[in-house]
Amino acid sequence: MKKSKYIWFNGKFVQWDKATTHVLSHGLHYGSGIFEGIRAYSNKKDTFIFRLSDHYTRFFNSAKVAFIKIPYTQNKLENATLELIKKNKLRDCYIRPLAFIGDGSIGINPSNNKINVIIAAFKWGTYLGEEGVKKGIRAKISSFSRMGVNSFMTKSKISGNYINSVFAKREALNAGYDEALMLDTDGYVSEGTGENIFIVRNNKIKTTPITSVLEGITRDCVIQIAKNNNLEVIEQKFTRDELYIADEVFLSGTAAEITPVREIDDRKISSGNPGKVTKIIQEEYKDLVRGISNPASNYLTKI
Ligand code: PPE
Repeated sequence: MKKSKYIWFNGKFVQWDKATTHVLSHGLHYGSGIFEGIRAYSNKKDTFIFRLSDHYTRFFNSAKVAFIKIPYTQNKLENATLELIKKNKLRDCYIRPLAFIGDGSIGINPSNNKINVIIAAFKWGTYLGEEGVKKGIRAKISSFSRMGVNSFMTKSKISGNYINSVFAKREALNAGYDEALMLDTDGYVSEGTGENIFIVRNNKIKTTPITSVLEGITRDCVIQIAKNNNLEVIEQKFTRDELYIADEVFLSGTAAEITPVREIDDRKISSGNPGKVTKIIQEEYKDLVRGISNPASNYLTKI
């Protein structure tokens, strides 16, 4: 991550280093915040934010689920995001909006503590590394289950939910892998710590239904690209051994983009190289987000 000049903080553009908050903020103690991850991409001519409104719609839905009342309209936050990128003179960047419950009273009940909203935008390379995107990553099934749907609510990007991902990610990295894959509480494959998961078998694509996972916006793009290429997409639960015998496995996410998985639990996936379908999806996703295949796409907001 590379520092930018400004962060939008409760309606104002403040210097990056001055965007601080009180140590008794409710969000810091109890994880009572919600966030988004968005990317902007450029081609030779223009810079576009990818699926800006879809991300802010999910932001407001997350807030609704988490009982956090955002004191701004969606339109205001979308415009602030555009302005922030301009002011920071950014082109390709990652955008992180966050709303969190501030200080006031202490204890689980947030009372009337203020809701703070920030938007940060900064340069951030692909999540699992350039090499990972090109050659594929090594993953491990986590010893941690993905949080149960009636303990944590997976349609919402609630800050506190992510401690489950933090545990799994650190365990995988400590064991020498690049990423953790998580099973749901029934033992079926769920998702990565910050990505949805896909497998390809006999030219059919399979992904987890959205019951136990985040409704990924990249996941939705993958499904559309696959269908445009006449590939069948099945949304169905599957087990860890189906991962091992898949022809291809890949992850999708705003931060991770499309990242192939070349090995899981020390079992090579096929030849151990990114597969044909993964490469098609990767290429078409790249051209879609940069406005190369369709600069007039309504997924793109020009800066
Ligand atoms: N599952 C989880 C748990 C998740 O956090 C993400 C996004 C996805 C799936 C994919 O969703 P989408 O980005 O809409 O395709 N993870 C974000 C945050 C990662 C982080 O480390 O922070 C992201 O990719 O921006």
